[in-house]
Amino acid sequence: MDLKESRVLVAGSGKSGIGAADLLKKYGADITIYDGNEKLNAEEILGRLEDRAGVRIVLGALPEEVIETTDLMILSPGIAIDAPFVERVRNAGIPIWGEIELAYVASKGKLIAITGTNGKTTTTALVGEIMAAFYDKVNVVGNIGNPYTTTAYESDDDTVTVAEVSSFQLETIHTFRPDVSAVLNITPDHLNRHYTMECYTDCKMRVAMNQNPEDPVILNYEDPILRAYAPKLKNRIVWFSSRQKVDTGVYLDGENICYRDQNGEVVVTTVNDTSLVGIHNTENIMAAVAISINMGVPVEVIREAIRSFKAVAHRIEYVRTLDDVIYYNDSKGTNTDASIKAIEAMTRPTVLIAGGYDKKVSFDSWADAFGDQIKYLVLLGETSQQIAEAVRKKGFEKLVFVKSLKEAVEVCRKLAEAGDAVLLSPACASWDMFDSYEQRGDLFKQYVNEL
Ligand code: UMA
Repeated sequence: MDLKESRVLVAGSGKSGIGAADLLKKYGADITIYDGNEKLNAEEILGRLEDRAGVRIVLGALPEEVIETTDLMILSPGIAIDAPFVERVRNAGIPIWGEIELAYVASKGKLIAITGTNGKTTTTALVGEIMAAFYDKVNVVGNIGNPYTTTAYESDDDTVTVAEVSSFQLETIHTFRPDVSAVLNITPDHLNRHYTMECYTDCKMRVAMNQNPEDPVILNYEDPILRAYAPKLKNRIVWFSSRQKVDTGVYLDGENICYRDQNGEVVVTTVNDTSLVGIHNTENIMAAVAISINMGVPVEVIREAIRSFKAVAHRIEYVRTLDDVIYYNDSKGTNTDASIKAIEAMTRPTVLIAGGYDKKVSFDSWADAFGDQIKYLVLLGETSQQIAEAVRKKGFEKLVFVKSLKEAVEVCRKLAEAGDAVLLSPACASWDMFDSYEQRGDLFKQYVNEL
């Protein structure tokens, strides 16, 4: 499609929509930004564009005449592919691309795409550091918070793009083809959007669907869903495993993280030589090692970059110690599996803050992870009652309901004793009360620091 001649409808006016519109502008496309939220301010949206000239804004209901004058729609990841207005556009025969498809079409160089339910932000950030230690032009983009469209136009044949891609973004790719892809793990998440685990899994595995047979896909051998899915893939599979030696790939041997292929075996690093804690982080490191070796980065460079890498914000992030109570921000624990990992990483009795946006998932296995570790559970948000029911079924009764995050922090201050930890790990997305998990985590840190 010649974007210059095209009338493009950009759906969603968040980061993705603005990034897509800025990129399309560089091609000279005719742009209309559409957002279903009628309360937004058109001037404010235009003010966020690099070049607002000629860009139209449509808010609220989408008029038929806009659809009639559209050649292509670019969809933001937060918009469901079966939203009624998307169905109308599709029924009108208009092609629909996700914003990462648009970015891919516009970009040059090598592409690494990392997906999975948990660990993708840490792994993407780590791979970004490793690439930057070896290659001159590296962009770290995608779900991590910096849309791929913002760097695509300036990329050239020497650019390495490291993209964190979500299931929402992968739903709407067509030609997106990473040179190296990775799927870290698949556990229940976003089922309100994908409905079944089969659909969610299929969405995630789309990351590899356009790769050539010789292109590597890095997969977690210990993930039952990935292991079962592997025979369906035509790609070259490179496994990583925290439990057993694999023939080709990365594995944990005692404390050593090793890589093995037809040329032999090498110790890349050890678990003690990194600031990332927990087995889930060891798996993230192993995935990063597999990706980096397949991108031609020498082992010594990988080892040094892992050594100097620091944990990312909002992932079991240390906030403060007050009266011998340690406060951790795990706002990125937006699903039960991520939150279980944070609970398991706690070494002190813990007062846990949880609850948030309802993604229609079960909290049963999450409640099982409490063991004796969780002293009190402080609940807020849309899922409070559901979570309370789930934990009560398991015999856990030490619950406090609160109305705001500020109140949650104040309650934790009273409940926690010297030697305890306070952990914000909501097991839910933030969208019932906050714009993003970052906003939720930043507010948590602010309230904790105000104590
Ligand atoms: N909107 C509509 N109609 C709808 C739904 C939304 O018009 O039916 C509009 C909203 O009114 C809003 C806009 O769409 O104005 C928001 O678009 P968006 O939700 O796609 O948000 P962006 O700001 O573009 O952020 C997106 C990702 N958000 C989601 O996938 C929900 C960000 O991932 C990502 O960082 C960003 O693009 C840059 O690539 C966040 C996320 O929570 C971090 N991701 C999920 C996760 O990690 O679990 C998938």
